Amino acid sequence: MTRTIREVTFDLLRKLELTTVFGNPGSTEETFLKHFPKDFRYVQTLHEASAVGAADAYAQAMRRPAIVNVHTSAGLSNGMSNILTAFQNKTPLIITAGNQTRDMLLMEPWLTNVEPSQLPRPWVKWAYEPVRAEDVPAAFMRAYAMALQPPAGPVFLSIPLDDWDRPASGEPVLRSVATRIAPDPDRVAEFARVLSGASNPVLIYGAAIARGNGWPQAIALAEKLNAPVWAAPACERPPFPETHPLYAGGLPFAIAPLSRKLEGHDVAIVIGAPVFRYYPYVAGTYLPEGMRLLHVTDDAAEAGRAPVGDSMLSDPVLALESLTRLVEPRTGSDAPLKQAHRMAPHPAAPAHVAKPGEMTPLELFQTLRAATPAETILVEESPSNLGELHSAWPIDQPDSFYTFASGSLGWGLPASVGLAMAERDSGRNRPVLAIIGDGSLQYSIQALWTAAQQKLPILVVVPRNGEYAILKSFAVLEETPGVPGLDLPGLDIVSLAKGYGCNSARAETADKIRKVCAEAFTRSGPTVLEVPVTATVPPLL
Ligand SMILES: Cc1ncc(C[n+]2csc(CCOP(=O)(O)OP(=O)(O)O)c2C)c(N)n1
Ligand SMILES: [Mg+2]
Repeated sequence: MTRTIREVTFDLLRKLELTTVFGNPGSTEETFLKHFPKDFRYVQTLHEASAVGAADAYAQAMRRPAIVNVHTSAGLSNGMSNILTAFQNKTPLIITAGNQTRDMLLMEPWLTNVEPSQLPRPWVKWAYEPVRAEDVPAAFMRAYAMALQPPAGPVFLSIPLDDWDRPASGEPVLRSVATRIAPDPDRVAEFARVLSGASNPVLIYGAAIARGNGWPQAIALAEKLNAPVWAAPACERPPFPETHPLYAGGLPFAIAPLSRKLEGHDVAIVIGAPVFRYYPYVAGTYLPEGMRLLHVTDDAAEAGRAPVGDSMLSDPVLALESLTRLVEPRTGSDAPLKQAHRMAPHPAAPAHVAKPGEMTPLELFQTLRAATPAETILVEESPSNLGELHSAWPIDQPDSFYTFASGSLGWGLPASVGLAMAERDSGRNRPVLAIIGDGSLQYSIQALWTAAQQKLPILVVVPRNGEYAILKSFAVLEETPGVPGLDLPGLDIVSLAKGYGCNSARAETADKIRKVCAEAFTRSGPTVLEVPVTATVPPLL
């Protein structure tokens, strides 16, 4: 008996263990979702940004790809901000959408995705609409292979709505791909020679080490070289324990200040991060005078766009293993394993003074750290008080801190949904705490509804400063006084959260925060805690 494209495709997805679909449906997707199989799970979101953000974090935490299904050109367009983020996070996602009936595509009826292979670019590795219905299952297989191979990232498949009930031309071919590429042996030996010959080397580690589960390897190389470790600028996942004696802190994300931090070293090696992720323009030299820079990445485009340095394509963790084998151990009194070298983990927190009824961000974060279990996973999207957060909450366990690689707001809240689902599915069951600015919360706030429907015990803490504080800091740096639209009056976060089905509260004291924390993780549903904090305009760098 001939099977349909739908039956054959769902079978393939089963074999690939892709049985969770994050989505928001439309008429062009209902033919795919028809008779949705019992062994699959549909995670309903109310906006595509939430579908993509939740799927991204779920895929990261489960260390395997996830599927997203959105509504033709309209839903794909809504999801773009978080697709951009998934691309920069290097998360393997298979994003699918329906398209209009093939019979009508030529005349472009309502909601047609007119250029499905163009619309999501440049933030997907591959985008395709099968030429024939029969190609749909193999296109999923290709999408899976494309998404997973280094550098991992999102791909997009557009499927006309009348394809699913068509007869399949055969059984799908199951394939597998490697997810890591090994370093060129000659090149890695040369890198090891340069490191061994350095008088004062420095290591700059990036999020790819965390994605590759490489903390032990990152520690091994640092200890053998006895060299300080910086986290790459705006690193989305910590690559190294922030409490390790060799940890120097997070590098600033501007040219001149970053270069100044590296002064005194003759060789630097960046492993698993771009060279470099900058944001505010502060002109200067990329590196201190005379420094040699080595760069290891599994992303040829990332290697290509580095303005300085010598690169090697490799999985960052495999490179760490090879380098650790090959480098000479460094000891001796001039080596920097001494506390004197150690810097504050991140820029010193500015000394804020709180008014009655509000806290400083630092007090808030210190209270939260003390009131939550040690193994709590922290999600951050609170731009103006990152320095305070990192000093109050050093990360000393792998996979316990997540933020986004892109700077595009609206990722953190749905990501906390994906992370909490992964904690439950994996049986790890660590608590999830998301710290989301009062401005940032609004971009995909409807993720709260999915958290409530999925009964996820997430604690979302909203530092309520009533402003886009970081943009006020930018206005100082860019010398642009008088910019409108930087204040956020009249937002009632407690009511918004209640409206989406969450527990919610406002806390103005450390005691109340402790009480809310004690209850939040025992609930079968999310808690949103609004905390008035001092409105400040912190220095950007
Ligand atoms: C999608 C998107 N829109 C706009 C911005 C610009 N932007 C950067 S930070 C920011 C304000 C964030 O405000 P909030 O979350 O309250 O954090 P605070 O700066 O107050 O700590 C905005 C609007 C952005 N980065 N992404
Ligand atoms: Mg704010």
